[in-house]
Amino acid sequence: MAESPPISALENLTLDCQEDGVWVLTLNRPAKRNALDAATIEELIEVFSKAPRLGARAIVLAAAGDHFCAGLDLVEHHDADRSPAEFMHLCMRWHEAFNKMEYGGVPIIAALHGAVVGGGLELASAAHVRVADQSTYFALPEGQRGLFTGGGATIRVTDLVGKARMIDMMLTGRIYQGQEALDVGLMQYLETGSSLEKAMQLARRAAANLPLSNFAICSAVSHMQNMSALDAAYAEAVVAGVVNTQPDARERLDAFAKKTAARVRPEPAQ
Ligand code: 1HE
Repeated sequence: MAESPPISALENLTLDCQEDGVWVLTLNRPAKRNALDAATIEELIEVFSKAPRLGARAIVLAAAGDHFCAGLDLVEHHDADRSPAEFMHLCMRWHEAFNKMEYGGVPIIAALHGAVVGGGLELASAAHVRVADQSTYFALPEGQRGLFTGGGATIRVTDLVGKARMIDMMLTGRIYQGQEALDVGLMQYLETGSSLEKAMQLARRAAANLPLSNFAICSAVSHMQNMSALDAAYAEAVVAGVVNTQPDARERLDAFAKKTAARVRPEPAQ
């Protein structure tokens, strides 16, 4: 693993790097409902830029308090009275953070609860897997606030729910929760219990994969979405050439050939 400088001190996030390579990164401004101020975005960039080189094998993104994230820090935005150029540059920092998440090659599992709104949904949609609990709800209140999304929702939330639903959410402030949110694709898991517990299980499972496989899954799929079908097929072949011949995979293939590896079968019905 290439050397990477250690992660600088964090104020708005807490980071717990567990021994199995699973990291738990927690948004930690619960008094402000984890609203994303400029400093928090810089901390997200710091962690997600360095995590792949520091050997993180999976990251659970969690949040302290009753809500996952209330989006853009509206009070900071109000007080800063930003110019168009200043806000554009701020959005580019959000994109830097969220692109590091989506394209960084380390699986990120978001453990959601309470409000996942505005920029909070933009943050959650940059994770690879979203797990919700019964308290979780999703909305894009930008329209009501006289704002527009600036942290990638036009791309990532549209990818999740489709253009018509995205526009409806922005125009009408529609809130999705529960089974309906699951059905439209805002998350992949809906828990009756703790979303964090489920996210940890999923992270541990993903962390047991070979890092190079996870790197491909958590960067190549996204990159390929940005390519023409012809180029994506080419890139897929190149990535598979590297990943599918990795020496570390030999042991797993041997185990399959010797019939000691687990088979792919559903759990027996209860
Ligand atoms: C905040 C923020 C915030 C709370 N920026 N400070 N996002 C929104 O439009 C959502 C705005 N927030 C809410 O609707 C509610 O706060 C919640 C439903 C999330 C939670 O309600 P509640 O009753 O638990 O908390 P609260 O009383 O509204 O707020 C508690 C404190 O958090 C209070 O601060 P305090 O110092 O007066 O105690 C609030 O000001 C603070 N707070 N949300 C700043 N968002 C790149 S563009 C992205 C564009 C967007 O994200 S727009 C969507 C903005």
